[in-house]
Amino acid sequence: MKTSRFGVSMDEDLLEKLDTHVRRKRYPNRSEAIRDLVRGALVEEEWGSSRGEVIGVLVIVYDHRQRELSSRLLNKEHVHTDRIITTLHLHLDHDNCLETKVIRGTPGEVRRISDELMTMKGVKFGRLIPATAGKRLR
Ligand code: NI
Repeated sequence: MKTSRFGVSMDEDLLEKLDTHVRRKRYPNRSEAIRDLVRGALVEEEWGSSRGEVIGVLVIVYDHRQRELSSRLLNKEHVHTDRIITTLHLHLDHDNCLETKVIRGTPGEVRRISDELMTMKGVKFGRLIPATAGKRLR
């Protein structure tokens, strides 16, 4: 694919923040960082506006001693067998478990299922990461 160059104007304050981002993430240069930022924005946009199936990766941290939480989480997986494709479970420490779940469905379905899980009592942290193969992304 042909590469084009273009000029970007931004105030110095924002440019300074970009350069800090470039250093912190150890990008070789600004261009590589900007390409990643653009791709990230496009993935989110494509994900949210998709009419077809998308993939979301849900990360939750919860206290396994919370009454019946483990079985309620497990129950959700059996209710949504066609949507929650896989789960990785990690016993973080004495009290806490971390789980990542890969959820497949329309953006609305993926959001609804992850909301159901994130809002359960005893779930301390939850974040849904929109992921896509990005057919239109290169
Ligand atoms: Ni555990």
